[in-house]
Amino acid sequence: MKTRNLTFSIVLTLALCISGGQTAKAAGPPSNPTGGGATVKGTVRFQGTLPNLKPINMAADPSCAKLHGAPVPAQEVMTDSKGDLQNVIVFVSEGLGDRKFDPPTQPVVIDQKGCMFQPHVLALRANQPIEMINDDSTAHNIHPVPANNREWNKAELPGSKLAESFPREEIAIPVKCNIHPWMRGYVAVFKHPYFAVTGKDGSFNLSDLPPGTYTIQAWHEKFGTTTQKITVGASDTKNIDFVFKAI
Ligand SMILES: [Cu+2]
Repeated sequence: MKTRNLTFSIVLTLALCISGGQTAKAAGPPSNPTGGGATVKGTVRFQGTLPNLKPINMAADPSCAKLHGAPVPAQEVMTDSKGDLQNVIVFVSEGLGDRKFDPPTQPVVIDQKGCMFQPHVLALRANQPIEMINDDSTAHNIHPVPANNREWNKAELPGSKLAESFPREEIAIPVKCNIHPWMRGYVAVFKHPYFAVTGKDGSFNLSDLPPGTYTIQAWHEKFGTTTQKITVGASDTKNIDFVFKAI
C-alpha cells in the first residue's frame, strides 16, 4: 500500500512537472487552416492626386547608382494607371478570438538587391524565420526599428545571408539600411495566417477563413489604415474593396 502511494505521488509530480505552466490555460489544438473555409478578396485603390514623390537618388554610392539604367521611382506610393495601390497589407484585425496558429517553418526572404529592399513591404508570421540576403557587391546593413519587438542592427557584407525572427505581432516595422539612407522597407508580423500584401494590380485574397464576423484592415505606409466589417459563412466568397484618398 505504501509503495502504491509513493508510485502515485511520483507519477503525479512528474505529470505536474511535464505540464509546467500550461495547466492554467485552455490549451486547445491549434486552429490551423485546413482548406474549405471562406474567402474575402478585393482590390485596394487610390483616389485623388498622387503625391509628387522624387525618384530615389543613389548618387551618394556610385556602385548603387550604376545598377540602374533609369531613375528609380519612389517606393512609398506605387499605383498603376487605374489607381490600383501596391504594397498595402490587408489583414484580419479582429474576430479570430483566442485561436492559436502554428507558425510556418519555411523562411521568408528579404533581399537587398539594387540597393533596395525587395520586397519593399513584406508580411510574415510571428516566429517564422526571416532570411536576409545581400545580392549586391556593396556592403549593406539591416536595421529594423520595431515598437513591439527587439531591435537589431546587423552588417550585411556582399553575398551574406542572415536569419532572424520577430516573436510578437507588429504592423508594421520600418526597416532601414544605415549605409544607404534611401533604403527603407517594412516588415509586418502576424500571429495568424490571414493577411496579404497587394501586388501591382492592388488585389488581395484572404482564404480559408473560419465562419464569423471580422474586421478587415488595410494598412499603407503613407496613407495609414482603413477598416471594414464583414461576416462570412462556411465556404463563402465575398468581395470588398478599399479606397485610400489623397491626404
Ligand atoms: Cu544598403
